[in-house]
Amino acid sequence: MSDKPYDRDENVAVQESKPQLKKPSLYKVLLLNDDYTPMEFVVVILERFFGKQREQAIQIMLHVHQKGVGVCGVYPRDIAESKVKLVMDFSKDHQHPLQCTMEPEE
Ligand code: TYC
Repeated sequence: MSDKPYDRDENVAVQESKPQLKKPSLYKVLLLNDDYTPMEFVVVILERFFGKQREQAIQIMLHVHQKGVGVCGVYPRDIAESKVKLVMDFSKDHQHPLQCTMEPEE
């Protein structure tokens, strides 16, 4: 061996690092329709927790009202989970039966 250390790669095992950064899987956060939650309350939720402008919040609320379900946003899993919890807690605090859930994006 050479007397200079490290100038040759014999006897050196190199562990290739695995590609580390997998894209996080994304989840749709969904609102479900019901007969009791006031429309204005749903609009406020979309503005406050999903950053929607009033016009778009009204559109999404009306979509849910007419179709039964609608997407509020798409997020990595931990963010989606915390949005669902925020909406459910806020709705319960105001005695509304609004349901919010999440599902993996296709
Ligand atoms: N259907 C409700 C009403 O007529 C309004 C509503 C919209 C409730 C969307 C829930 O996710 C919802 N007051």
